[in-house]
Amino acid sequence: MERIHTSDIAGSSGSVKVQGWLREKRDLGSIMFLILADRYGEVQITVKEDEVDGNLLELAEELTRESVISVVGAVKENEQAPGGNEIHPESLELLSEAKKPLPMDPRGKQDANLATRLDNRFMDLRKVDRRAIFEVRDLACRGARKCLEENGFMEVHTPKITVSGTEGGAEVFPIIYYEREAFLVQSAQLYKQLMQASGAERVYEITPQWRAEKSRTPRHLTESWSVDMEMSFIEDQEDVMEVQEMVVRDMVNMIKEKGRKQLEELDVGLEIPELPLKRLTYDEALEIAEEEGEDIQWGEDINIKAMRKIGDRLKEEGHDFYFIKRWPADERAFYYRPDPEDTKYSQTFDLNYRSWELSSGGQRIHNLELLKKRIEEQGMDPSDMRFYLDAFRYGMPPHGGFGMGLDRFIASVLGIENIKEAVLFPRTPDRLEP
Ligand code: AMO
Repeated sequence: MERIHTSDIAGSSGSVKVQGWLREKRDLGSIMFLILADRYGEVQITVKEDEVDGNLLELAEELTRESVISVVGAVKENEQAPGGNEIHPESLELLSEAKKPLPMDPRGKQDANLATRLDNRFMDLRKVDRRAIFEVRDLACRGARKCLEENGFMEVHTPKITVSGTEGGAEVFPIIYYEREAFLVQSAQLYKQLMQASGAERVYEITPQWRAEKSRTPRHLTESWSVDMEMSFIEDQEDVMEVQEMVVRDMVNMIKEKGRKQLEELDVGLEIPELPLKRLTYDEALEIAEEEGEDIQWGEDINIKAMRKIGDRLKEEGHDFYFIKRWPADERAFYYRPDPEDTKYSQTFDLNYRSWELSSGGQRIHNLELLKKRIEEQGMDPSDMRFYLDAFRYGMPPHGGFGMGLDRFIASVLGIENIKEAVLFPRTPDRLEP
């Protein structure tokens, strides 16, 4: 007999076969209720002493919670049963027994702290609203892919082992690569730029990236995922921002369209952002911070405390998503283009959701001499990057792009405070397992 899911029980008649985890068991003597859970929901299996044979009854009595079972039985309407139907079993099979005690309660009725939940993530994810986060994440990726494909971008896969860092010298993970030292990439940055010298013009990648973050914060991972894109023949960073805002709009759109059930489970109301998104300059952001009592020196990054206040102000004005553009050139990585009109500033932007920085991007330097100078000014050695610099010798178009943190996107739009909850198996300075 073919297995059906619990979501298909309403509307079926006669005998059906369901398989899943024994989520709950209530034994009232002459009648026993087994709650079977599968991917899509739950169904009550009602075992009546006078309806089943001795073997089935004995097996049902011995079943431990969270064991995997297979049940064949007749569907009967019962208003009191969850979902309005129940199954009266004709046969019951134990497919995999769960040991006692369980490492945590997958129903979430007994609170487990985040560390215990992550240690036992396979079981933590049996709870529907935990799994919903990853169903939303899947939809967010589909929304981003759809938008980028519709706008002429090609999906690429670039190396994850490399010879140099890009986003800050010390925050790299060295690995042993035969006889030489190599690193896990901090970003797809250099390779998506190399692709601009290939003639592909528009590329994107949804990719892991690694940073040996020293600080432990609820917003940083050592292994994070990024939606990275790069495009050629731009006028300036505004061309990149226009794609960036379409991508987030379409990510939210896909989540709203296909993830209604998940958003309900997570109790999250999401608004599709109206374009164009609000654009602030770095200087304007500093002014808001100052009005709110946060003093940031010109040239510094905007700290989290100030970012919360800026985010609150923009929220009051009706903006969840907003850009901060025109950052000080020396605050940004070497590859961003200083503004030719005023080289103190760079042609860069961040996209934020309330106080969360989601994405960074901008126009790149495509002039080899300027690029070498910027690499040196930031204390790096251009000879370590020969493979990258070579691409600027033989015809590199003006180009730009962004890298958007997927984990941060999910955490922020779902109102999750700790980014670890938005990742299946998070990697942090303290966590390398499971
Ligand atoms: P940046 O360093 O700002 O820019 O990173 C881009 C985005 O990636 C996410 N992110 C992280 N998320 C979680 N934990 C981390 N440790 C972490 N580090 C980064 C953030 C961030 O906004 N190459 C440029 C992008 C570009 O210009 O194309 C870059 O990597 O959401």
